[in-house]
Amino acid sequence: MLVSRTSLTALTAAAVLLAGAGTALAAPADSSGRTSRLAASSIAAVSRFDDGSFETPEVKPSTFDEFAAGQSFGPWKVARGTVDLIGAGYWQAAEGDQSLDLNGNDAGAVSQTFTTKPGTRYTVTYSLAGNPELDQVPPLKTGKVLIDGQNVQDLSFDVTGKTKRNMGYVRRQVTFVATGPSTTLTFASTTLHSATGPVIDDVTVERCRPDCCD
Ligand SMILES: [Ca+2]
Ligand SMILES: [Ca+2]
Repeated sequence: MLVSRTSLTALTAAAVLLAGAGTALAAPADSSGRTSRLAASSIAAVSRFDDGSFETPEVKPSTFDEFAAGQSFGPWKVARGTVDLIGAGYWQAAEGDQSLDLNGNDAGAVSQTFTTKPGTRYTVTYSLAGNPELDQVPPLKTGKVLIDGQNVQDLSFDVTGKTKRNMGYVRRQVTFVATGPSTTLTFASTTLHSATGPVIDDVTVERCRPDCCD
């Protein structure tokens, strides 16, 4: 089985496991040995940022799965409350098939911890919408982005006029400077007493080039 370096870097930890741990570990290294290190790091407890598109695990199409505090799905952990992992076709995703409602039956939060280089600036980019289901209030879905538990960005999205087929995703961005060898990124809903919250998808974390960020 041919596993290219490009495809391997895009695999989530779970996807690596699905492909077979033996396959991942047996993947041929290039001359620098980079491939084998990537495979090893992707199954370590703390690794590179992964599955910002919420494609793992695959939810039964046109349904959603609720996860509660303490549970994990793919590389994400539910830090508080409950969240809904939305399956293909339930509503429009920003990227791929699946997305995440930050409110399961009430406000939830998800976190992922990944390796970082202290003193280096990173950019978090994500797509934001809101659960548009009928009779779900309030229309303004609110939440926040946290880095190592500190609020770095408030977010809000008004679902008025939005539908499951026209979610109206917008791109949002926030930067942070890593203070340690690992960093925890959290998306938290502040939409209380509602089963419909902010929806996120297509989260990326990239090291800033010297000329790209403040
Ligand atoms: Ca997705
Ligand atoms: Ca929900």
